[in-house]
Amino acid sequence: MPTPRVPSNLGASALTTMFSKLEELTPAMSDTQHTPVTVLGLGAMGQALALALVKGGRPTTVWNRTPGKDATLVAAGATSAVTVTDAIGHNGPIIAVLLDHASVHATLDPVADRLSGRQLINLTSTAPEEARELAAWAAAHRIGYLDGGIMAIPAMIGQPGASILYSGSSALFDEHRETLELLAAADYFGTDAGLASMYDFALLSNMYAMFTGFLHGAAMLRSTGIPASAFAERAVPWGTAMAQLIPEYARVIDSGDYTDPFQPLDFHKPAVDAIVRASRDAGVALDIVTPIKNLIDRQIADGNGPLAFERTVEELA
Ligand code: FVH
Repeated sequence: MPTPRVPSNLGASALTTMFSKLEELTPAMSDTQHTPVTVLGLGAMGQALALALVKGGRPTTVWNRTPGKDATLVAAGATSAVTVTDAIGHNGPIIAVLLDHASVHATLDPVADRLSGRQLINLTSTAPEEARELAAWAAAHRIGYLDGGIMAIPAMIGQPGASILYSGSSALFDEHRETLELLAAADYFGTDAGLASMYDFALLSNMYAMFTGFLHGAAMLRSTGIPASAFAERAVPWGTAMAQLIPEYARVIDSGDYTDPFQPLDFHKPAVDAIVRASRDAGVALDIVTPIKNLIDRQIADGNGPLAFERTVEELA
């Protein structure tokens, strides 16, 4: 390809004009680092996100329903807005980090008309149907909408290990990806605004099952005088080792073939029955283990005992 040549009769001022026009035409790479952002909601998470944006050099405007939560942020360089109307008066995407679905509507409904043509990134935890409802509400008001599920606690924001799952407008995600990466690793799952939330809650289900399992085991061991810290020393490596089996569980589930089990439901029944007996003998409530026993018993009663334990997903789905 021939090297483009600058016409020799161009003067310095013409060149300056040419380069500034070029910059106007290619704003994405450089301007994203100066993208102003508004954060609505300064709870523990909103403050962490806003601080990461300020540290990342984004001109950041913050608002909270109850005054007095912005001192650290203002000291760090954020601009504080007294009203939502003032906050959204600043350019750039608007990040909502509020308590729940209802609080997003309570905050944004009164200013919906002013948001026309703007971009909303909702990082409030909402159920998938609530995220879809918000996406439809946003579309009706000509607002770009991206939904996010935060897989982190506030202290993890801006640190390795934090991630935020996104779905909704791909254009919005692409345009602001660099800014979103200041908060946490950013992954996009598709245009269905409910998808990020579905992933979020699926992962949280996994987490709650793990933690409640730990609590149940800690209660069992406490009956013999063993402290939770001693149990934790065993639970972490055991849990880590068992987690390695998850991809194989997934392979079996996705194949839909449960007829060649590593360990069938019939194998798991005596183990879970023994856990129930041991728990009862230790005086530990059965709230955590009874649902597992019921799932196994029901499938065995239906004649599925020889099938893989992974078949349980069919019972649940
Ligand atoms: N904190 C965490 O570890 C989790 C991690 C995973 C994701 N969650 C979700 O993030 C959303 C915000 O969580 P947060 O930790 O900031 O929550 P709070 O500290 O409780 O702050 C709640 C903010 O919401 C404001 N708010 C509540 N109701 C209303 C309303 N009706 N109108 C306007 N704002 C409202 C509240 O304002 P104020 O009480 O200070 O006036 C806080 O700013 C959340 O969805 C988590 O599930 C965090």
